[in-house]
Amino acid sequence: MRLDLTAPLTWSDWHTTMSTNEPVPSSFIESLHALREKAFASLEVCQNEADLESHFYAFLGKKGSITLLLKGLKDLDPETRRSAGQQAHQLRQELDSLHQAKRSALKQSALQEHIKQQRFDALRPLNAPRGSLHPVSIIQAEVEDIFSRMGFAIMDGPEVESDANNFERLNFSADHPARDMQDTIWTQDGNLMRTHTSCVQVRSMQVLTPPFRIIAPGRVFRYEETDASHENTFHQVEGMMIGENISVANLIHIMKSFLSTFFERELAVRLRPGYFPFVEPGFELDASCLMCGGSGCQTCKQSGWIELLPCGLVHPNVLQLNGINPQRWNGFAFGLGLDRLVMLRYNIKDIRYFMSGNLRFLKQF
Ligand code: FA5
Repeated sequence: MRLDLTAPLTWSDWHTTMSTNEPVPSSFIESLHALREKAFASLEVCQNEADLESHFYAFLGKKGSITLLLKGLKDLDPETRRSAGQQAHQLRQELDSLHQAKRSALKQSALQEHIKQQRFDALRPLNAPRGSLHPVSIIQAEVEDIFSRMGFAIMDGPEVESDANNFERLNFSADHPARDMQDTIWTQDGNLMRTHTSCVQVRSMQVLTPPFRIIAPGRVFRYEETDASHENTFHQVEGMMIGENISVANLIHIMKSFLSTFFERELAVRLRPGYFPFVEPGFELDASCLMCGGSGCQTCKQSGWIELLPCGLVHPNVLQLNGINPQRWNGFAFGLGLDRLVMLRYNIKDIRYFMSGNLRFLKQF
């Protein structure tokens, strides 16, 4: 008997036609062949996963032709069952592995197609979120740029310093009361977190031959309470110019040039006396108020001036202590509070934003 190959093949289709102790009837073999061809043809036309699903369902699934056929084997007598079963199982295995192979081939070609369509374009803009420079870094770069154009080299130094570089070689003796002006964070090995960038002056004097002019931007640390204008970790830019016959006039000129370029307007400056052991004379430099131009407002507390930076002429002891002959060379130094400059530029009211890690604040720059 020939089976209807358009319907799923079942045991009962042919089982009824033969006696149970017969050897495997040739009609069964034929049916297997027919089923095999039908499955091959069906597999051949599978174009995608969905086609393959239907194919699997029709032949290999729970109610598929082969499965039903195998289920029916149990009704046969043992002799016929063994032989018929072997052939049916073989066919099942063959179709199984063809199905697997087809699945892999389809996957592979789908992947190739996907790759073809997703050609990597190195110039396509990425959608990844982008960071931005910290405002202190932005202003630091500007300050470096302005001073570079005036012939200043940029120096760097470590944040953990020796007492000698941070204090002693700047004319602070061991028991100098001015050490208390800067509350110090000490490390266990007797070093300290630099309290100012003036220690880079010291390092510069030791490695450079006069005349020279340098600036040294960097992070400094003090053991102090924080408030809107004080941090325990902040930034300074040290400046130093060493030459022959350097005067306060040179200091004023360089400071005025820097401030006018930075704030993009002509600013008046004035000096008031200030004390630091490493400068003599020492000054506090004020600039005409950026908000009111000098007429008096809330920012300058009606004075018309804002305090900008301490400075002075390098103390001869400091030159001597760092191997520079004070008979021949002299110079000036200054210490700019970088964070305060950033606050003035962007009108930021609280210095504590800078180290807060607050992304809403940082994303504005
Ligand atoms: C000094 O640190 C001296 N080394 C500066 C100096 C250099 C003087 C060279 C003379 C010659 P002072 O402690 O005043 O000085 O600090 C300098 C600047 O750092 C201040 O004007 C201020 O702008 C800033 N500053 C000081 N303390 C803090 C703080 N806690 N938080 C933020 N900024 C500060």
